[in-house]
Order: sequence, then C-alpha cells, then structure tokens
Amino acid sequence: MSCFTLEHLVDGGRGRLSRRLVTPGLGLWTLGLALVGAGMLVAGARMASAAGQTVTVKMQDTPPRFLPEKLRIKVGDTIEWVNDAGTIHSVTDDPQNAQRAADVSAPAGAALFNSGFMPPGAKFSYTFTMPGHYKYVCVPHEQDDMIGEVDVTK
Ligand SMILES: [Cu+2]
Repeated sequence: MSCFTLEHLVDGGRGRLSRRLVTPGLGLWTLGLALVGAGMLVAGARMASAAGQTVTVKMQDTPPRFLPEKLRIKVGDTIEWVNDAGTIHSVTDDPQNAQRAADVSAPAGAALFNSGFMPPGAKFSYTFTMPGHYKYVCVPHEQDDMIGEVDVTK
C-alpha cells in the first residue's frame, strides 16, 4: 500500500483503468484506496492552511444587518462576508475603527480583522484560529446596530 502510486491505475498512459486492477477482490479494494488517496491530494492544499469549513455571512441594507447576526463556529473555520446588498458595508473587530469600544471584542492574541469598505459584490474572509468570543461592526452602520457576534469553540 505504501508504494502504491496513481500510475498503477492508469493503463500505459492511455487514461483507461487497468483491467487487472478492476477485477473483483483486491482490484476493487485498491481502486477504492486510490480514490481516497486522490481525494486527499485534492484536499491537501486546503488542509495545509485550515481544516475548517467556510460559513457565509451576508450583508443587508434595510435594516443594515449581518445575516446571521450570531454564529457558533470551530477553530479553523472561516467566515466569508458577502456584500450582496446595494450599498457599502464593512467588517472589523478593531477597536480603533469602532465608534464605541464595547461594540467590538476579540480574544487576547487574536489577529484583528478589517475589511475596509466593501462595495456591493465584494467579499471578505477571515479564518478564526483563536477560540473565544468575537464582536464586530460594520463601520458605516455601527450606529444602526449592524453588529455581529461569533463564538469560536475548540
Ligand atoms: Cu453596513
């Protein structure tokens, strides 16, 4: 198994599966292993950076809100904020960007995020590598309570 390569699967480079390998028994077992292996190769690049899922949070205009406003995710998960509304929005948990410090929070040691102004159609992603409670605002709509919260568990 350890010396198995994809070349064993392909018949002389013609792209057909080797008849020897698809015979019942060991052949099918080997094919199954090969498919699992190929899947792992595809997933490899993603696993190198983050093993988590990507969750989408949409931005809405009337009233200005994050949808959903509250989320529970796991360490390694990514949130992708999507401005599919008609005006500019943003996301940041940096107190330097917030009007009220209490509107944002992040666990100690977490890298703060700030999308900057996101025009309609823009997307912004952040991968949460520190567990804890996060609160973030949309800078143009903080006064309208466009505030989101994320609980990140291990
Ligand atoms: Cu907004």
